[in-house]
Amino acid sequence: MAPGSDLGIVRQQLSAAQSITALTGAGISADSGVPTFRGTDGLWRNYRAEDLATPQAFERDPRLVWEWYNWRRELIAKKQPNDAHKALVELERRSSDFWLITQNVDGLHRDAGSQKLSEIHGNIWNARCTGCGVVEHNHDVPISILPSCLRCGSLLRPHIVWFGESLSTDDLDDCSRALKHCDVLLVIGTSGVVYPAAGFATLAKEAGAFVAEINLDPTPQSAVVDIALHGRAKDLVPLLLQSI
Ligand code: BV8
Ligand code: ZN
Repeated sequence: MAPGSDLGIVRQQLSAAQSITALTGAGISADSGVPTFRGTDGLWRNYRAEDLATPQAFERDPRLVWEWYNWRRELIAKKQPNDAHKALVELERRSSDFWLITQNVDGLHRDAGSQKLSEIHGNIWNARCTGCGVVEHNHDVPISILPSCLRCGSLLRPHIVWFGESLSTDDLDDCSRALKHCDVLLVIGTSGVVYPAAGFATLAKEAGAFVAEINLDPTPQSAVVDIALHGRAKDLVPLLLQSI
C-alpha cells in the first residue's frame, strides 16, 4: 500500500507510536459470525438489546432475559476469534505499551490470547449472584434457566453491564489512563452510539492521540477521527501490523 495512502499513514503512525490503545465493538466479532447489535442480524425474537439488557427487564422477566443470554451463549460457544482478534494479540506482543478496551461480552479477545484488556461491558461467561454478589465463571451451555448461586441459593444474573448501569470504576480508570496517554487509538467495529465508550475517541483526540477508525461504514465518531478506513476488520487490522 503506498505510504501516502490512508492505510500507509495509519501504519506510519503505529510504527512511530510508543503507546497504542484499541477500542473494539461488535463489528470485530461480526467476522467470527457473532451478530452485531444494530445491524440487520441484531434482533432476537424481535427484541432489541436495549429492551433486554436492562435491570428493569431482568426484574420484570428474568426467564426471558436468561433465554436471550442462553441463545447468545450457545451461539458464541461455537465461534472462534478471527484474524482481527489475532492481529490485536500480535500488536499487544510487539508494543511496549498497549491496552485493549472492548465493549464486547463474547470473550473472543481473551480466547485469541489478549491479556492487556478491559471488558468494559462484562463477559457473557460470568454470572453474578443477586444475593451475595459473588461472581462465578460459568461455561454451561445451556446454563440452567434461572440459575442459582452455589453459595447462597439466590438467583444469578449475567455479570454484564446493562443499560442504565455504571461501568466499574476500575475499568473506567484503566480506560481513562489508556486513552489519555496513547499516541494512537484504533477504533474498530463500533457504531459509536453507546456511552461512555462512544465518547472515548473524543477523549483520546483531545489528549493528543492520532485516532483511526476501522468500520464498514461512517459512524458518529467519524467526524472526530483523523483517518477512517472502510472495510472488514478481519482484512484491515492485520494489514496495520506490517508496520510494527
Ligand atoms: C451508563 C451489554 C451511567 C449488554 C451493553 C437513557 C437511559 C439510560 C441510559 C442512557 C440513556 N441515554 C443514554 C444512556 C446511556 C447509555 C447509552 O449510551 N445508551 C445509548 C443506547 C443511547 N449507556 C449506559 O447505560 C451505560 N452506562 O451510562 O451509566 C450511569 C451513571 C450513574 C448511574 C447509573 C448510570 C452502559 C452501557 C452498556 C450497555 N451494555 N452491552 C450485552 O451485550 O448483553 S452495550 C452493547 O452495545 C454491547 O456491549 C455493544 O458492544 C455495545 C455497542 O454496540 P457496538 O459494539 O458498537 O455494536 P453495533 O452493532 O452498534 O455496531 C457494530 C459496528 O460494527 C457498526 O458500526 C458496523 O458498521 C460495524 N461492523 C459490522 N461488521 C463489521 C464492522 N466493522 C468492521 N468489520 C466488520 N466486519
Ligand atoms: Zn449468592
